[in-house]
Amino acid sequence: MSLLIAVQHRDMTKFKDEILHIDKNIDVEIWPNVKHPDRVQFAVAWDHPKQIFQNYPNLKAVSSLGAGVDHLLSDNSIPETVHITRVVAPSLTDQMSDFVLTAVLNLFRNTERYVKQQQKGHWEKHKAYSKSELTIGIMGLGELGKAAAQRLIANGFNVKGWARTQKSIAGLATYSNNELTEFLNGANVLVCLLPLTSETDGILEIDLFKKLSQPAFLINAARGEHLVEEDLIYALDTGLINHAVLDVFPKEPLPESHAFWNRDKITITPHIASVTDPKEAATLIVENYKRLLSGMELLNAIDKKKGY
Ligand code: NDP
Ligand code: OXD
Repeated sequence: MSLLIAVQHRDMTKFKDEILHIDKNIDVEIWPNVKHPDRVQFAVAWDHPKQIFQNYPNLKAVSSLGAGVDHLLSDNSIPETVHITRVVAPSLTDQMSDFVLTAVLNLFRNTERYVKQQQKGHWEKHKAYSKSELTIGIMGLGELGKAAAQRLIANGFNVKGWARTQKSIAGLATYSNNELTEFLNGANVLVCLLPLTSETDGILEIDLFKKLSQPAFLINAARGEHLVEEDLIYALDTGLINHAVLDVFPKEPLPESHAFWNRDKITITPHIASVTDPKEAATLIVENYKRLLSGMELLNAIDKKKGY
């Protein structure tokens, strides 16, 4: 029995050490140098080359090294019977709440404009939005969206939220899947924290932008594929959206030639809204590996039918 780490473009020896630090008896293999493919029962994957899982005939579960699982669900070398789990961890949630709060404060207080003005030695004051003036709409009220909403509420912002199913969260007006229009009505700052599924792919598009209240802003920290990029450019150019903060892109790193780089109204961060802590992840992975070997239910397993 062994645990496979399948992650590209990163040295995973430290992560292996974290696992061995928790239990030195676990047989850990790092892709691509797998000595005994037939012994692999559990894999942890991020940015893995598609189709590699067909090489592991006894694979029973794959965990994402992050919170999202779209990269696993889109790999058809993972058999239907293989369980898929993900990382749900306090530090991941806390970092995302901080990211959203920071982005919102920067938009309300014109931080980006002042940074650009300083670069030019230019002194000019801009109106800051007051907290009572604008409403923030959070798309997705799962582990990350709910906590981000609560962080914003605790800081005095007006917040509403949208999820597939109806929610009851103190201080938050919530809307379910078929109430998207009602949710957008009155929302100024749209924060996307949805999982990427066939229903949410391309959801951030022009008709949706038109339903936002003015002034409108976008923060996408979920997946690049949620956003129809040409629609955002059109919305920024026509004033439908004032500014967008983007942490995620369909192709990462964002290519140097991409049209987003040179836009004043777009803030780009390199998928750092929330970064998996290796120690925290290793603890979860070891727990699930042991659960798998003892036939117990896995933690943070996703529902393949829902896609998250
Ligand atoms: P969860 O699975 O915990 O929550 C997903 C939420 O989205 C749920 O509230 C769910 O509704 C809602 N949802 C799903 N489909 C729909 C739909 N069709 N219509 C309306 N609501 C829907 O996910 P997390 O909060 O843990 O993570 C969200 C995403 O954030 C991840 O999938 C990942 O892509 C991204 N992420 C980005 C990071 C970064 O650094 N940029 C870091 C970590 C994650 P319901 O509650 O009713 O099921
Ligand atoms: C993600 C993550 O899912 O970084 O994006 O955890």
